[in-house]
Amino acid sequence: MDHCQIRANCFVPGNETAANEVAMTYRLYYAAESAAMGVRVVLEELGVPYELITTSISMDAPRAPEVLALNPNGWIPILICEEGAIYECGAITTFLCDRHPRSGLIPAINEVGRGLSLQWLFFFSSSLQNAYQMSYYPWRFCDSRQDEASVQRRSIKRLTELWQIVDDAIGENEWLLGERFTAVDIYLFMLTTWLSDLHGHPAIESFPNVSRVASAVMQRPSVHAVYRDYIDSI
Ligand SMILES: N[C@@H](CCC(=O)N[C@@H](CS)C(=O)NCC(=O)O)C(=O)O
Repeated sequence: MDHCQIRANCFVPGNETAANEVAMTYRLYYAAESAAMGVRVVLEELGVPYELITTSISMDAPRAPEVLALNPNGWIPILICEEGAIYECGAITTFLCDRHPRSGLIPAINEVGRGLSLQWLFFFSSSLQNAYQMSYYPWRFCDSRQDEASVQRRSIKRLTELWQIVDDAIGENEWLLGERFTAVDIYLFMLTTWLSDLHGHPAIESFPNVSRVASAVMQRPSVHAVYRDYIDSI
């Protein structure tokens, strides 16, 4: 367990659990600046108790055996609930929001907006997150070191194309799905925090609608609780 500090923190938000909702303390494998932050915001929004298990995603250290046993990719977030471990941000987000429907954080199965919410969650995890992976971990996408710069250049083009698609989809909407704030906006916000000058990424201002939604998400107390360091740094 070199890289894990078990039960670093326990958070018990004030909301009471509705009769038809699951009552339990979730456990989340977590690191600052990682995709686990978005899931943590979702937990805060849902007002359910959770514990953080802090782990390292540094490239200088191997993944903790405990993490690899739960997710062979070595990635976080990993959510622990009564059925065991679940990984993949989009899946965890949908799972949690469906289990705690009172929050209305995701449209219910037969509600208008359900399809689009799934579309964007899948798009974010399969396309946008992958483009960030190309940028931050280029060696995973090519055979030789000399090709890494090319992968990185391509990732910048890809990020630009993909964020433009999101920007166009928002248009004049208040939120990505229209008039309703959802977990999709939290995921969008998280992905904007990974835009980096150092990596040559486009500035968020290049996508004014994305920037507007991200700024609105940033006003939420849940985001302040989780992203305090990021908010202070911009
Ligand atoms: N598709 C995964 C990707 C998760 C992911 O990329 N996690 C990063 C942190 S943001 C990670 O654990 N990186 C460590 C590594 O790649 O070794 C998801 O959506 O959960």
